[in-house]
Amino acid sequence: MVVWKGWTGKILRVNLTTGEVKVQEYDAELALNFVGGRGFAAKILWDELRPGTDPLSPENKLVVAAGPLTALPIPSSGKLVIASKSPLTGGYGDGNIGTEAAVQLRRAGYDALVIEGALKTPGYLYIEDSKVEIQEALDTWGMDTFTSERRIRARFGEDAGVLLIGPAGENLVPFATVVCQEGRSGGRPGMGAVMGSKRLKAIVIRGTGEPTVAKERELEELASKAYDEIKSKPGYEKWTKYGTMMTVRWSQEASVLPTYNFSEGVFEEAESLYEEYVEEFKVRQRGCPHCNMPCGNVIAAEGGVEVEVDYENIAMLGSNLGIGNLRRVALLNRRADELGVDTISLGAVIGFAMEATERKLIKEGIEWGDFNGVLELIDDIVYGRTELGRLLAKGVRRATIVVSSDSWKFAMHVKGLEVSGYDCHAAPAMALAYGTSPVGAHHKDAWVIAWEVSSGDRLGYGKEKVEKVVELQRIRGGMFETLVACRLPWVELGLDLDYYPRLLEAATGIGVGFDDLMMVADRVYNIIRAFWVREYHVERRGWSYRMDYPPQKWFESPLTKGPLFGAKLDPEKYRAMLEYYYKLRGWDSNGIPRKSTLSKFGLDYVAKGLEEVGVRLSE
Ligand code: PTT
Ligand code: SF4
Repeated sequence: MVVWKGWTGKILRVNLTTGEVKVQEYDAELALNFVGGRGFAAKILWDELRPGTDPLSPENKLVVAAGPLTALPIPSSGKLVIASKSPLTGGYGDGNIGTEAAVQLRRAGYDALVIEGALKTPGYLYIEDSKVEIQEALDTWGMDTFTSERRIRARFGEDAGVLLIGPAGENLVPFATVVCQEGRSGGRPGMGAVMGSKRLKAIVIRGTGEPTVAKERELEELASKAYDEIKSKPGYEKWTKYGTMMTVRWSQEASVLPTYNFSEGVFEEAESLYEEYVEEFKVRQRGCPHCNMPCGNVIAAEGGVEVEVDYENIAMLGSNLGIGNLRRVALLNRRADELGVDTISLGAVIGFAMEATERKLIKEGIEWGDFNGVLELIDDIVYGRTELGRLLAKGVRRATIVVSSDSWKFAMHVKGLEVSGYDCHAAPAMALAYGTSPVGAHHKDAWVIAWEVSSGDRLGYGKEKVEKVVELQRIRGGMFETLVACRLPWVELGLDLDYYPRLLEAATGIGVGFDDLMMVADRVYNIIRAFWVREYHVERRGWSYRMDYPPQKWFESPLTKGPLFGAKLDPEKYRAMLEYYYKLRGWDSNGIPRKSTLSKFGLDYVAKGLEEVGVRLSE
């Protein structure tokens, strides 16, 4: 029997159809090879989903996974990965959410929760240590997330960890997210819709234990040093004042602020979205558990309602739609949070509709900057109230099929996931990061844009750019997503990365070095890539290197404003970058892992699985 330190060694499994509950004691190999979080999720989904599973069927699984650092008394450890086969992309999907549920899950004695099947009528999954039950949720089904969460807390206790969905998840909008704590949202590629398809309104968790650690004193000392270091960083004060909202000004100055459906990188009203308005209208500050650099800035939006604002939300629902004025954009943000729908995809689908209207491709469309129209349209999308709403609720990739044969050129997505808030006309490395992200066009894995802008070779396509993308994917998408801790202490304030393997060793007693964690990261990337290839192959969607291309607009329509006037991506040079990327990853010319690569990471069973469904692997 394994004596676990750091990890709890247990995965809770719940089948909503049969009511069966199992506690799986997993083996050390899973922990060492996949660490936790995204690693566990990817392995479980690869192993357990029948190829070609319908994402909204009871057979799909929702994985909620912590890692060995989650919930420990160390910096920014209150995070969870939520993963599933995505109804938006048809591939692997996940998101990372800061939540009390992370702490409660580990206190209850589990590293992960795997939910399959579906309820007949809406319910809550209530977990209290070893007690697991389903309770009816008719009191909140159909209700917005803010009201629902308050009712759920009144019923189960204010201190419970709660993950829930809103009407978007219930109505199966493929970019519905899982939300919590009035302004935290995770699982962009439709994790909320997967929960909705299972008629699961909320997961409520309470735990009375604590994860045990191997070297308590060492962990305490390291954590205390890290907490102090974070507070002493030069950027600390500014960060806690403005959080991610500082990025609006930076993006405008760097010409990467998404504007008019990613047609431009500068917005004429950008200043009305700057961080000084956060300061002016701030009502409070909040953060995730165990964080001493809280970035949740809550402001009073137009009309007085409170909203936690972040860069992505404001860029995608503001400049990208031609709407200035922070308090107005915050109101759009609030409506998205109430309905439980991803602000990034929402901003991209509405931006698409505005461009299609301008091009006269749709009749009852919507104009740039139409704030009131957008406020209505968000509800139209979530509730399917109008033809335009129903069209956009498909996501931008599917909407192009209805709109016209070449609207795909301005549909801003990669593999079906809408692009997040950075324009890439003049950012080849960031375009590659979007192209090769393991969930579709998300900046979470390789946010290479800051490095690229200051690299002195902004428009270059050199090998060092590809290497940087891989390096960031390993650290951000690999290490942070498997340990499951917030990456912002490192990204924003420069906390030394070396802390993480040391914290892991103190927690688990196992000497895992930074290089070992990078190896785990690559293993996870390979299994996720194999998942995509398997699903697309079985569903006859076709897989080729074109899947790793950013939107056509960035190649075809140059910037017409700002200091980078005339810039656009070069297709030949992008292809060369992609080929080098595949070489570094050990993938073939279509981005499919080679047999030898899978073998190197101990994934021969994955190679076998791919061959069994007819995928031809190169040696
Ligand atoms: C993330 C994506 C982001 S990334 C933002 S703002 W960001 C948007 N937030 C939304 C929101 O809010 N409401 C809504 N209805 N939709 C939203 N969609 C968008 O979703 C998040 C922070 C942030 S704020 C970021 S960058 C960092 N992300 C981390 C990550 O991915 N991993 C990690 N280990 N640490 C991270 N730390 C930071 O956490 P998705 P959160 Mg989110 C209201 O999950 O699917 O990846 O989408 O979790 O608790 O809100 O914290 O400028
Ligand atoms: Fe949460 Fe922000 Fe702290 Fe990260 S930095 S843990 S996102 S409050």
